Amino acid sequence: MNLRNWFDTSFRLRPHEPALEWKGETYTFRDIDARSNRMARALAARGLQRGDRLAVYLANSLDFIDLFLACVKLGVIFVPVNILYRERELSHILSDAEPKLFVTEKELPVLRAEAAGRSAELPETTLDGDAPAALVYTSGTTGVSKGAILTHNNFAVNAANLLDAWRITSTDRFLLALPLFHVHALGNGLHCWLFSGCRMRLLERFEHEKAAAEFLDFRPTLFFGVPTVYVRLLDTPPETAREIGKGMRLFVSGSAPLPAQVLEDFRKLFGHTILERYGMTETIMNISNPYDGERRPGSVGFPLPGVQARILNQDGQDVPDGETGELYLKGPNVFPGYWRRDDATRAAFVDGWFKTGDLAQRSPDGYYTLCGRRSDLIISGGFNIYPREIEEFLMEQPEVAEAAVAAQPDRVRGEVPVAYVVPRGVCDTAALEARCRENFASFKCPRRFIVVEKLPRNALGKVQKHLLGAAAQ
Ligand code: MLC
Ligand code: AMP
Repeated sequence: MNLRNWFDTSFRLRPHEPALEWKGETYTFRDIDARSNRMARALAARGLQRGDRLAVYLANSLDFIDLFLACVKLGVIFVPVNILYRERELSHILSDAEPKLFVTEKELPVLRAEAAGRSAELPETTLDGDAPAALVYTSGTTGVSKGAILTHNNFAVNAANLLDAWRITSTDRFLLALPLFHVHALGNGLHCWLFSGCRMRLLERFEHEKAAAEFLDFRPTLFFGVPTVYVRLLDTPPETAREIGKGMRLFVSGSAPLPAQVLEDFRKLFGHTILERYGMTETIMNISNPYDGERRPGSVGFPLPGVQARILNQDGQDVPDGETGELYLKGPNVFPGYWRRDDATRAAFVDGWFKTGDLAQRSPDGYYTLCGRRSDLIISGGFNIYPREIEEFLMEQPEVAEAAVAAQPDRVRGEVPVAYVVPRGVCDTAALEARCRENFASFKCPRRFIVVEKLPRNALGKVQKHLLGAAAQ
């Protein structure tokens, strides 16, 4: 089975039901099916074939969905690129993925016109479930972004698990405001919609000033957010929050840790206990709090069906319950490897178990709790930042002798990056900031540049990031 077969639950069995609300228009599943068949034919006419890559650099839109589905239908590998990325970040992904077609806002009018006149019949393809469906780029600790290959089966297993675990059915009304270029909205959002045949309203992005009005207007039963989204929703006036809560069935959070206090404040305001789950680009979803039963604050719950989890110490031995170690995973949701990076793929697995890099504990009653990460990854608003990428750029600047980037806690975004810079002569931090803004996605730009005399290093010369705050005193 490939995703074409799975999506038929909606396309063939519910053709006339409302499927998507986008910018005030409603589309049925037949409309969505037909649009993507036409787009698939337009792409095929451009020479795209099974195994070729198509990259998109687009905000959430109907075109994004058309292109993703067209790729699925042709066996073309879809490469979504973060719309906030700048030239420097984009060029690496493009040279690595070598897409046959790169779609930006500029190409859309021509593509739409090419698709419009074509047949709405599904094009013929033979494709098995292990075929790659997408390459999703994830930053590496080395600073170089790697393409995680996600297969049709990876997406299918994930969606089937979530429908079951979170009781998602065709009667749900699903509000999706997260960016489709990451697995949270792509793997969970889009696939839960198409697997269940529910009605989805897609927003271009989450705008906190408009969020409450969007909830009241659409009256969803289901919503997925990152913790920053829930922190923003805490500003909703109590009466409005209660009104929203009345119609809701389930709020899910993931991609970054949800503070227990936010869970509690949200429960008081909206009358719902957010269900927290844990995932990664390389594995899609792994562990989830239960739908029925205790949704434990600070914990991510139990492994999803088919997912095996182990927690190992530095020596590779399983730790007892209650002790911290690195979390390893195995299951049909786990990706087969990184695109054209055999070394990185080999390094990511030990005896067939995927090393997550996340530190975790298991309680005696089976709940998993994440306790930090092995690397110095920063997660800001659900977007990942590898300090090394920014540090390398800063050290390329003539006025910088040394640089270190570390996380600073932030109430809304969870963490924000801060740069510590040892100058070479005169150092204008405003100019450094401006150059960062030109070269990196906004969420990666350090919120502060702190000039220090030297960086705290250990005996091996490694920067001790936990001492950076003190170095700035
Ligand atoms: C954020 N920004 C966007 C944007 N999202 N710009 C355009 N389109 C988007 N979709 C930029 C803004 O320009 C701004 O830049 C900054 O980000 C924050 O914007 P804000 O308006 O202040 O938003 P805020 O209320 O803080 O909310 C931010 C957010 C965003 C929650 C909407 O961070 C977001 O969409 N996060 C989701 C990321 C995600 O889906 N991650 C999943 C990864 S997959 P400036 O210059 O002010 O900073 C994964 C696996 C798993 O991790 O387990 O799911
Ligand atoms: P990404 O590489 O963008 O897919 O991000 C995956 C990382 O997000 C994981 O390795 C975790 O560190 C983090 N993450 C995802 N969900 C959670 C969660 N519920 N709590 C804490 N961290 C999370």
